[in-house]
Amino acid sequence: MPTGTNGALLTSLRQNYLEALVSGSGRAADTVVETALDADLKAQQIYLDIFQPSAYDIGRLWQANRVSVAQEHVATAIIERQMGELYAYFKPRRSFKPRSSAKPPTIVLGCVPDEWHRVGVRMVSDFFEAAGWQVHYLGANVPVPALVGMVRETSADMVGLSAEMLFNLPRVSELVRSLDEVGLGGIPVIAGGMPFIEQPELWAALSLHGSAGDAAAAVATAERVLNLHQAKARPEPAAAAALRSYREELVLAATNRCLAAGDPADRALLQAGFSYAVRMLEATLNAGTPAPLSGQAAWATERQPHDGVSPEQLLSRCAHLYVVLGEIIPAVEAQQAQAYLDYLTRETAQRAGIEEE
Ligand code: B12
Repeated sequence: MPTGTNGALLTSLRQNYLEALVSGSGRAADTVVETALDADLKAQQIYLDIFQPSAYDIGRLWQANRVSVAQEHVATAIIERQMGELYAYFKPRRSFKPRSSAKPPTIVLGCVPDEWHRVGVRMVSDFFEAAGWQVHYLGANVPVPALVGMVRETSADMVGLSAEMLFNLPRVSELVRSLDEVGLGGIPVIAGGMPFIEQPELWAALSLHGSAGDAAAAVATAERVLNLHQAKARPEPAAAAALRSYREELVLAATNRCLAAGDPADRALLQAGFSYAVRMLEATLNAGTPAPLSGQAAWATERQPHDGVSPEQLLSRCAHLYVVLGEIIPAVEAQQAQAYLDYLTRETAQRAGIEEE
């Protein structure tokens, strides 16, 4: 059950939505979506907190023989139509670029052969688009040669496979083998669907690069995987050195910006925080991968509220640091440090459940 500020609203929207699906009323389902949008719920939240759990409920009702196959089909058709209508809300909000590339990354997404559950991977596709990826969404039951061909033609940076039915897991492995056989084995493959929700470590057993339980987590996983994949052996010693030599100026300028913007923390605390952040950035630039910043973001989002710092304040401080990096250190090094800071900011936002603007 949802909790928090939107909890009561979500619970009632979800109830009304399920009733609309069970009774097969697309109009009643539209009313729920309109109410949600009027209440400023984001399309992403409508997908994950209304559509997805309602689809699961429909599945349980069908399993218990309380809705028919026909009712389940109507319900799915309503969800898919509404996803099409909400697609406009998934315009790219930001453009994620992996560290070693100037262009946004490309992902090929589809269901393995004989897998007909396509709603989940379509959601995943919309989330990737919103995150600035180039997306090739192939839908249900994709033949192996078609998927492999698309991966090659688009020079994809990643492949995302959906397998809802346990019996389709061998098809995941088959696809991985086929990519290998044609020399595309270096491309990371992530996967999702019910077996991967029930067994979060399954991806490793199948020699994949990651998995995720929902569309938001799918993007986070993919970006982590891609950064790790491409970050191998790319230390940025000049950027690390710049952070070290300009640390004091950066800390002072970022602290001043925060105080001027009304941050309630005192100067010493802000300085200590910025010094910590700049040193983390320096260390990871030196190592050549931002990946360890994920752990730092996880630590900070759990720890900092106990020290009176909200996730919103953390993000606003990241934004101030971003600006002063651009003002104080040389341009090329600043961009590299800002890319790492972007990574830290995204990880922090995702872990705190805050959507970046
Ligand atoms: C709709 C539906 C169908 C439709 C699908 C139509 C369509 N256009 O997609 C149809 C009629 C085709 C269908 C068929 C079958 N279904 Co069905 N179906 C469902 C139902 C009710 C909803 C699926 C759905 O839309 N989920 C909502 C989406 C949003 O959730 P999701 O898929 O989990 O996706 C999220 C994550 O998993 C993740 N994710 C998904 N893909 C990916 C990919 C990547 C790369 C990543 C990182 C993440 C990721 O992110 C997604 C979005 O947040 C489910 C119930 C359920 N629990 O899911 C049953 C369900 C999955 N079906 C079931 C069954 C049994 C079948 C059939 C065997 C029935 C039959 N006798 O023929 C067939 C199998 C067909 C096949 N070979 O694929 C069972 C499976 C039971 C089990 N233990 O395995 C379920 C659970 C129903 C139940 N409770 O009994 N089904």
